[in-house]
Amino acid sequence: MSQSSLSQRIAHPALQARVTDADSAAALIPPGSTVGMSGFTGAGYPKAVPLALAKRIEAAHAAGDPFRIKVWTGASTGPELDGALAKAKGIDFRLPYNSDPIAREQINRGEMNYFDMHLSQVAPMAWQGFLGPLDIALIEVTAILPDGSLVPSSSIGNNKTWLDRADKVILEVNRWQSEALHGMHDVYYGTALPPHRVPIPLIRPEDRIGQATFRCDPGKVIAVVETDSPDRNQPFKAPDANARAIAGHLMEFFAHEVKMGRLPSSLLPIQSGVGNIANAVLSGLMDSPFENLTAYTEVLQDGMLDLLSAGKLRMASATAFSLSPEAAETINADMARYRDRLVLRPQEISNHPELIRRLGCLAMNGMVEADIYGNVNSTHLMGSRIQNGIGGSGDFARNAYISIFMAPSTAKGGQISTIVPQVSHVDHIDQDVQIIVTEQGLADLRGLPPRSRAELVIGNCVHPAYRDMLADYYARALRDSWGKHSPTLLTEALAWHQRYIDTGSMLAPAG
Ligand code: 0RQ
Repeated sequence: MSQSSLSQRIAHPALQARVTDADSAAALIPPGSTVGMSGFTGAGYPKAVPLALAKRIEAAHAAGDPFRIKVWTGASTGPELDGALAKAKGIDFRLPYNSDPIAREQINRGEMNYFDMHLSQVAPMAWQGFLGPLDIALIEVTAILPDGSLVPSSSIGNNKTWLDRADKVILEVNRWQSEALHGMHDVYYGTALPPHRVPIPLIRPEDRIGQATFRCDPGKVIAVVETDSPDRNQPFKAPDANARAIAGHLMEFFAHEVKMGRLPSSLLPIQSGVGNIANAVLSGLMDSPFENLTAYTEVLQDGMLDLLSAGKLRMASATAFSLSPEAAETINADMARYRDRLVLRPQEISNHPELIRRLGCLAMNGMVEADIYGNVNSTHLMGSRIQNGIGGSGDFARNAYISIFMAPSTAKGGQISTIVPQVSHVDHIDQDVQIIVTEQGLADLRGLPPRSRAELVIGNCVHPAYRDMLADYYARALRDSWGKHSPTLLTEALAWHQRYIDTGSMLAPAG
C-alpha cells in the first residue's frame, strides 16, 4: 500500500502512525471485552478486524481458553462480523438486532445471550450505564481528516455513541467507500439524558441539525487498519405476486386517504422496512400518482434510489444504506449527485419517537403474524424461536401517523396462517397497529373496537384455506368467551401454533 493512498484517507499524522494490520489490531481486544462495532443492515461494518479476531478466538478455544466477547452494533452486520465471530463461538452477548443465520441458530439453542431492543434506545441505554462499560469502539470510516475528525461510511448507527463512550478506539478506513460520502451525514451532538434533554430541532426530513463528521479523541485510538472491501449488499429478489398484491392494496389505500383529504398528495414521510415486500411497495410508489415524496426511515434500499432518480422522491433521510451490489456500485460512482438529497443520521435520531411523531411518518413494516384483533408478532416464530429482532419497527409503529404491517397470508408453503386467533408473541399491541395488509386484502383498523377489528381482519386478510377455520373459531369465541370485549378461547387460540409444531401444519386434521 502506497504512502500516498494512506495519507489521502488518513490525514492526521498521529493516527497515520497508528496504522497497523488487522491481526495486530485484533490482538488489542482482550477476552471478555465489550466491543461497540459499526454496522447497520450490512452497511458500514468493520470487515477485517472481526475476521482476525475470530481467528484468534478459534486458536484460543483450541488451546482451552474460553475467549468470548460482548458485541454491540447498530443493527445487523455482515458475514465477516457476526457470521465469523458466531462461527468461532466467540460472542457471549449480542445487542440490539441480528439477522445472521449462524448467530440466530446459537441464540435459539440458548448458547448466545441476545438482548433484542428498540433501535432508538440503544444509545440512551448505553449512556444510562446499566449495560456496563464499553471497552472498545471498532468503527469503519471513510476517511480521517487532518484535525482527527472522522468521515462516516455507509451507515452511522450508534457510532457516535460508541466513539464517545468507549475507552479505546480501533478504526477501519475502507477505501471501497466513496470519498464523496463526506457531506452526506448529519451527526447531531445535542442528545442528553434526562433531566437535561431538550427538543430536537428537526422539523422537516431534510433538516440538517448537526455536523458532517464524528469527533474523536485521537488519544483513544489504539489502531487504524486500512481495508478495501465492499459492504454485504445482498441482491434483491424481484417482487413476487404476493408482494405486488400487497403493494397494490397499499397504493389503493393511500389514494383513498388522499381523496378523503386525510393525506396530502405528496403523502407524508415514508418509513419502509427491509426485504422483498418493502421493496415491492417502493416499486408501487414508482407507478403511483404521488409526487414530491419524502422518506424519514432507517434504511435506503434500491427502491428508494429508483424513486430518487425518477424524481418521485424529493429526498430521503436514514441511518444506513441497504443496497444490492449493482445499486451500491451505481451510487458509489455517482455519490456526489445523491449527496444533496440523502441524509444519514445516528439511529437515535433516524428512529427518534419525538421526530417520527412530529413528522407524521407512514410506517410500513413486515411481520411474522397478526391476530384477529391486530396484535402483531415481528420477531418470534411459534412464540419461541427468534427470527431477527424488533429492530426499528416499534420505534416507528407506536409513533407513526399511520402504522402499517404487511405479510403474505400464509407461510411455509401454506402450512401456516399468518393471521391467527392470538399471536404467539406480541411486539406491537393492537393500539399501535392501524393497518394490516396481506395479498388477500387490507384491513383498516383505525377507530374500531375489537369485535369490528376481528370481523374485518377475518373478512379481508385471511387466506381462503383458513377463512372458515378462523370464522368458526371466532363464532365460538363470541358465544363461549369469558369476556365479550375481545372474545378469546384461551386454550384453543394458541393450539393453532402447537398443531404446527406437532404436525407440521396449522390446518386442522380432517374429521
Ligand atoms: O423462514 O426462511 O426458514 O422459511 O420466517 O420469513 O417471509 O423470509 O420474512 O424477510 O419478509 O421478514 C418479520 C422477519 C419478515 C422482518 C420479518 C418464517 C418464514 C421464514 C422469515 P424460512 P420471510 P421477511 C426496519 C424495520 C422486524 C424488524 C423490522 C423483520 C422466516 O420484517 O425482521 O421490522 N421484522 N425492522 O418461513 C412461523 C409465521 C411465519 C414464519 C414467516 N407466521 N410463523 N414462521 N415465517 N412467517 C429494518 C430494521 O429494523 C433494521
